[in-house]
Amino acid sequence: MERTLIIIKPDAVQRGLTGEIIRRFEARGLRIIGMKFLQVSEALAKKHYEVHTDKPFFGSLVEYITSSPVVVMALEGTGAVQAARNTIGATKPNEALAGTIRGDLGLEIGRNLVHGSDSVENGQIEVANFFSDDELVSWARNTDAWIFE
Ligand code: IDP
Ligand code: MG
Repeated sequence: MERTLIIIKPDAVQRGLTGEIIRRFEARGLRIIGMKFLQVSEALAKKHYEVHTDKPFFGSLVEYITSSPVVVMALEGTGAVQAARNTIGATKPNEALAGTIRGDLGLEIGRNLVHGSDSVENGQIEVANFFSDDELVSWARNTDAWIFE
């Protein structure tokens, strides 16, 4: 089963959109296996966004993700990484399709509400960056047979 890391970013938490965003992933059929509310440290932010270190927006990105608390979720499901990316929408909210989180709820790239892992490998790595093994719950959801064929 694929895993993906979702971060409900500071702007979404501040705007009271946490529940709305969780609802969309739950309704999609993705199974929550970990979830917590935390303040991201500068060190964790730099590790999480390591691939962007040399980008001109790196400083403002670290500032953004550490500016206020976030909610992180580890989600599991068949094709979970791509499914979550599709539900999130394009990086620039003003280019994201209506029906996606960014397309429905955001306007600007530096306030784009949510993070989702971009590959199966990064899903594993990012979940491990934010959750210890004992914070992840392996469970059988009663609806699984109606979502996973
Ligand atoms: P993603 O979140 O859709 O995977 P990435 O290209 O991985 O997009 O970029 C990570 C995050 O960095 C974006 O979600 C956005 O918050 C921020 N970001 C990306 N490009 C820019 C930019 O050109 N200006 C400001 N922020 C950016
Ligand atoms: Mg990315």
